[in-house]
Amino acid sequence: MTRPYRIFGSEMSPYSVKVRSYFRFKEIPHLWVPRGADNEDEYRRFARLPIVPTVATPDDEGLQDSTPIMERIEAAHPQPSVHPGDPALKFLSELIEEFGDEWGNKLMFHHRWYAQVDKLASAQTLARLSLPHGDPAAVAARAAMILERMSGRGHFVGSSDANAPLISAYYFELIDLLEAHLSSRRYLFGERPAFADFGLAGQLYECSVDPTCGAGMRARGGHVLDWCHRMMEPRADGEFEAWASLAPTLAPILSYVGSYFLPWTTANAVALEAGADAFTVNLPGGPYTQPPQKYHARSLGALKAKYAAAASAPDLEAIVAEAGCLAFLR
Ligand SMILES: N[C@@H](CCC(=O)N[C@@H](CS)C(=O)NCC(=O)O)C(=O)O
Repeated sequence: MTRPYRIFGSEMSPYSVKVRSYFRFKEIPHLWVPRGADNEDEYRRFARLPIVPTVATPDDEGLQDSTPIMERIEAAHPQPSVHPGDPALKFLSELIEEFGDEWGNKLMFHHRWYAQVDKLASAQTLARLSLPHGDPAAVAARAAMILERMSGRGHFVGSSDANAPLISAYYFELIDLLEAHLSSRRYLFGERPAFADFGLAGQLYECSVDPTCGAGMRARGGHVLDWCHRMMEPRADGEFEAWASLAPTLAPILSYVGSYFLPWTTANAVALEAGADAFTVNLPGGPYTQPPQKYHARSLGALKAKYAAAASAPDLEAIVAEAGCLAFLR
């Protein structure tokens, strides 16, 4: 019998729960290995970088980075597919997946480590996950250590007093758009999960468990919350929809991507190239300033390559142009 894949991950890691949801949907035998002291040596054999998720294949190859992990597994196990058959929709789903990973993460990470109530809850949860059998004093000491380590880390994703009201407004605008879209369908592209669902739901699931974002989601995004939970055990309950029926509520989400994420990631790439310490981008709501983030420039390059490959798909150029995305994709 083939050995299962092993996913070294954490319940508090959006990219880890994303990959786990994907393996569950594909019904690929896997073990979820909560990363901790008792598996450190095994984890290190597979992890080139000290991050989760790290996946060990049945052949003992180590895989990292959630998007390439899903692409690699999808090539080996194409059914049930997470890609709509329509190539335009397939690209839009890949665009939203990338948006979830990069922009969704900013919304989640800022709120998780900004307000006192969120920081304390998150440090406590992480401490309990890392010391599942720890006594209260050991858990409290670990929580204090995590709090200390994480304070200041938000800076890397643009968390600051100046940006706090902007980022909260970005979050609630997104929740409202998703609420409208998900109130009449189970997944972003219809009755089965697409690539997009995995990227975005990983981040929003983490939002849902945090005090501030979770309360906001309960208050005004009940269908979004249901979808986050559904995405923990996603299934094919039907087919992907066509653009015509998705458009009324999906086009506004694409316009959001074109108004916030794409200008931001493009300005980030320009700033990195120029070696700048910080960059400012004019987004709806006002100028937004943060230090450049390295990883995003690489994934923007990968997204543009996907667009170049899909650009001739019927309707795609018109859809991305209408959403204000086109100029950033080529
Ligand atoms: N681009 C990577 C990001 C993975 C990542 O950033 N993982 C975080 C947790 S969500 C991590 O392991 N950070 C290092 C740490 O927590 O020490 C992916 O898509 O998998």
